[in-house]
Amino acid sequence: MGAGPAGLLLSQLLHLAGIDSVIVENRSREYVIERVRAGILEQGTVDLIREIGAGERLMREGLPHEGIHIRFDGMRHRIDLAALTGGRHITVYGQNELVRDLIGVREATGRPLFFEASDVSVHDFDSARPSIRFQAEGEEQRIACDFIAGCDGFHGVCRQSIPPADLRIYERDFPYAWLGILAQAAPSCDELVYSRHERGFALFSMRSPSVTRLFLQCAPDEDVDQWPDDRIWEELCTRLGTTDGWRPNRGPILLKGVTGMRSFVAEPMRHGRMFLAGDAAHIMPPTGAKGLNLAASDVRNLAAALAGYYRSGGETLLDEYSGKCLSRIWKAQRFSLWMTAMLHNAPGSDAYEGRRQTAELEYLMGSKAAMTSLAENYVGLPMD
Ligand code: RFL
Ligand code: PHB
Repeated sequence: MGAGPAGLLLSQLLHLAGIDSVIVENRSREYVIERVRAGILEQGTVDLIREIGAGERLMREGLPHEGIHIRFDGMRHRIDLAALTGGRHITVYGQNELVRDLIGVREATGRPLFFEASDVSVHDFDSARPSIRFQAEGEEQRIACDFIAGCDGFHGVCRQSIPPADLRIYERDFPYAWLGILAQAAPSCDELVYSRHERGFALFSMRSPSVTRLFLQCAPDEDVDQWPDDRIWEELCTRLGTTDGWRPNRGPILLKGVTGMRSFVAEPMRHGRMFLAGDAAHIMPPTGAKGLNLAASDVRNLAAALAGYYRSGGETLLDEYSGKCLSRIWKAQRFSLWMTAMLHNAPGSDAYEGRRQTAELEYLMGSKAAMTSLAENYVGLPMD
């Protein structure tokens, strides 16, 4: 269920293991391909994409980054990710580009992928013969299957179809959100800049040598209409600019939007013969750039467990799926929350909190141990 990164990666892994699948997606092909979201791939995610034969354009157009900058007190401080992690790095590549590539790979297999499915529902997943029902291509469709993979995102039907008493939910809301833009402007720094500023967090990122992606901390209910282009650029330059005169290049704004922030984990990630993967089971603030990468590590485990089942009939790996994923997910939750708390200005927070954040940042930049901890989490903890 779902043609986001989790569903598409899983279906290709299954295809390579000789396992049939049907993908059911409720949005249109164009919508899924054009939806602008994440942009940072961990090295393990890039390796997985290459292993399944979907990495050709990623290797050509993705931007490898060996470091990031943290800006505070008017200065940029570089963290050398590669030097601190034995040469590991991240790759900047738009999630929508990855989804475009994965849809191409799926379509080349000739296996089914339904877009614009409506009235989607899942049934009998606590029995040996689950099924999925939906409307698509003008007909009522019904698929009988061995397993359902709930890769349908945070608002999907799979998690919501599990009896609430059988799920434990852990969640936390944040009193801020991100106003994000995509701009036709050459990045003025070749690495990301995460900024703590008394007016709020800001982030400088990019998509290509001619497109910059930028974010500003804002209110959860911020009205984008109150943000004409000039106001956005003024605020970005104030929060990101440094005393050496560096600031982002301006250019036409191609897209504006507000992204809410929440931490959420549903346990276990399995109910009978339905398995949850990616945002369907967990989300976190984007400050750690982890969501898409966790979707990849979840489905890597799920594909291995399903392949093991079809090879031997054994269910050990299926039984271990949820626990194995959750161990990595909770470490990413911890990291994302830590990055978020270090860099954002909670409304109403006191002077003590401001001084604590400064001390945290000064300690980080002054300690190789602290920088190594950030670096090994940012490039991605081992998938196994
Ligand atoms: P998705 O991508 O939401 O895909 C789920 C798919 O399921 C479809 N769907 C249904 N299909 C059938 N029936 C239904 N009833 C359905 N309901 C929904 C949806 O249309 C969709 O196509 O989940 P998936 O595959 O788990 O992938 C997760 C990632 O999309 C998400 O974690 C990341 O985008 C989060 N994220 C980031 N992650 C990173 O690793 N690095 C980043 O730099 C990063 N930055 C971000 C982010 C998310 C952001 N936003 C917009 C929330 C930056 C932002 C601003
Ligand atoms: C992005 O480029 O979209 C991006 C980069 C880093 C983040 C979140 C989003 O932490």
